[in-house]
Amino acid sequence: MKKLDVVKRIFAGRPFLQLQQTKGLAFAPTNIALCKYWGKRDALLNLPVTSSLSVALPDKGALTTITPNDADDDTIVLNNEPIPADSGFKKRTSDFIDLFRQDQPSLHFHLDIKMNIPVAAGLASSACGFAAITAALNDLCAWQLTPRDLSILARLGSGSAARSLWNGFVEWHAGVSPDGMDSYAEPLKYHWPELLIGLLPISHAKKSISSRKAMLQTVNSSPLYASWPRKVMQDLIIIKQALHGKNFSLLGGTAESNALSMHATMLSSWPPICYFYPETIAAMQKIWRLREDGLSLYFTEDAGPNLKLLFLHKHKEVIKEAFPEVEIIQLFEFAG
Ligand code: 2P0
Repeated sequence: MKKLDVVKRIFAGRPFLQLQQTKGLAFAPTNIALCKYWGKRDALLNLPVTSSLSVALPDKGALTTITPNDADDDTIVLNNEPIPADSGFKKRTSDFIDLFRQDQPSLHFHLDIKMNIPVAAGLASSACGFAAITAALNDLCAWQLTPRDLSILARLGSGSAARSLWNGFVEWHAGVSPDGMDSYAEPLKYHWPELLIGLLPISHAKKSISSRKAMLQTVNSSPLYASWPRKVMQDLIIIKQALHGKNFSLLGGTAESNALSMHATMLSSWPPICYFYPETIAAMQKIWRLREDGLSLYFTEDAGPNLKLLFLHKHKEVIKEAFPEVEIIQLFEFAG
């Protein structure tokens, strides 16, 4: 099944791009997976092998304005810098918009994207990027699609974008259907105001290998990958139990173990994939030492060298002292 068939199925005969206002505007938060998405069962439709679970960083993400332009191509400005027409970023974006442009091929857009996270450095810039474009098109054309359908459309741009349409905890169901109509994300009702995430910068350089390529290489070559779906299935159950019972050490320990298991599948790929920098390992060892000394602190790591610290509000000052460079993100409104 092709991406366009999915779009046609969702719109069920209605026009894709009937503009209802002069511009579309949307913000989408980036998300950090506590139980990771790593590997696809369908690379074309971004259908995952496993379900995954994330939490949004409410003020970090992409604010996207989309307006029709009079040019014969899309134009993009990212953080006030024009994006070259021949760049991979421009091609991926235009390819995504092409899905909706089928009946109006001459309609092009100007996209003004403001991202307050580093691009392509393991902070899910493609997740919030494609979610914001989807939501901005929804605003421009008043599609009135269900959140589930919007999640499916965002997934066609980037898998993790399916999870970037909400704040709070979100689960992306892997689904089993070949057309992916059952592979969408939805918000979970858990609310945990005391839970914080700390962004620990190690490097904001562009990643050495894209997650897309790295996932494929892992699925195709890692002897450990066969055990990954079982690990995710168990971790998802435990993480939901931990969220339900507000059991922080259970949540932190499971999220950290899930991230390290994902990196183990990458390290065992051939050619090997390693997103760790020496400073990443040094920071992990510091976290483990602090934990041995009694501090309830855990981490997760995505497809990049930076760590995301997981801790509770009551330990905020200790964490700031131990990691002066950390940026602390409030995930929920905190009254205390
Ligand atoms: C995640 N990552 O669950 C995992 C953990 C990175 C590590 O989703 O090919 O940019 O666009 O579907 O979504 C990054 O992968 O990949 C990602 P595509 P995507 O957050």
